[in-house]
Amino acid sequence: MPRNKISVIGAGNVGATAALRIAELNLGDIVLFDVVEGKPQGVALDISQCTALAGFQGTITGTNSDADMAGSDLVIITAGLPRKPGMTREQLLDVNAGIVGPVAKRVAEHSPDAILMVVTNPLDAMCYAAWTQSGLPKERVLGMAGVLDTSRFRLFAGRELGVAPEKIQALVLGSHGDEMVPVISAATVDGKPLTDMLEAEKIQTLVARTQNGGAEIVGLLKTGSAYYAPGFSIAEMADAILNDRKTLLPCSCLLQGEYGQNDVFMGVPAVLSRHGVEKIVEIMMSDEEKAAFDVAAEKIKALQAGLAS
Ligand code: TXD
Repeated sequence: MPRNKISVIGAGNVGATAALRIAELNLGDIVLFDVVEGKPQGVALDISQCTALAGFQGTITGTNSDADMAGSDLVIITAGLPRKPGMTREQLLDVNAGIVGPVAKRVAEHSPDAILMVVTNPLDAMCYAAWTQSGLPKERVLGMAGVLDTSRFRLFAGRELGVAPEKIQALVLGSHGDEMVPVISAATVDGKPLTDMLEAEKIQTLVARTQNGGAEIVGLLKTGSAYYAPGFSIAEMADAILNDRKTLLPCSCLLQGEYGQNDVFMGVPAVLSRHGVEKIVEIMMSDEEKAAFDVAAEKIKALQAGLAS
């Protein structure tokens, strides 16, 4: 079988970290693209020089040319500006839409059969921009955020309980913004309800820290946003897609009737396969969680409408 071709657009912190992790998982040949001359070539060469140490099977190439990405199986868009301290993700809307829209349009031209994973913020609105501009079917456009937000929640909950984060099962849905919805009613610790293990007040602290998880790191770094956990989260989704694992992961997907929402990209549990979004799964939420989910939907719809105007 021919090896997968994976293009990562944007060779910045997130793109480079994702490429390294994808190489470690031996998911295929990687093409790293950026508009800055020398940057993707330098990052690709640096990562390639791990090969003797890490046993990478695929190649890693850096480029400033779209032609080198032609025929990709998976394209990951990380191109765009990250937040600075004090900024919301939504403040990146105009500048990043101006990058993601045209990039996505070109993806449909050079890689018409690709699955397109969007990472740039504000995430859910950028998925919408990529979907409309690329014209790709909705099953093949999805966004990475929920895997990261869920991983953050699992870490904080695990630390609070003194158990390994892998033992915490949870889903963070809704938007990749302040309105994200950790579905506490469905969260478990080794199969037992989280609500039986921690008092409500403590859980609220974990929820707030998760919602603020990105900003906490931006505040510490001061020059940009998180990239190690985002890079791993991208690779987790790439693995599910390229290896046709049919894993259930929280991803930003276009809703058309699911969860009572229409024409909005938001975080929902999705089965990922070689076809992209194989299926959106509708899970039970408490009334309060569903109300928070609907608030997130309205906020994203307003951003999407801002894109069109
Ligand atoms: O959970 C999530 N979805 C996220 C999203 C988690 C972390 C970061 N998230 C967002 O990813 C963040 O808010 C940004 O919007 C993107 C990329 O973050 P990163 O930290 O990687 O930013 P960098 O280091 O500034 O890298 C961006 C690169 C940089 O090399 C630019 O030259 C390049 O994008 N860039 C482009 N590449 C290709 N094509 C175009 N047009 C282009 N414009 C800029």
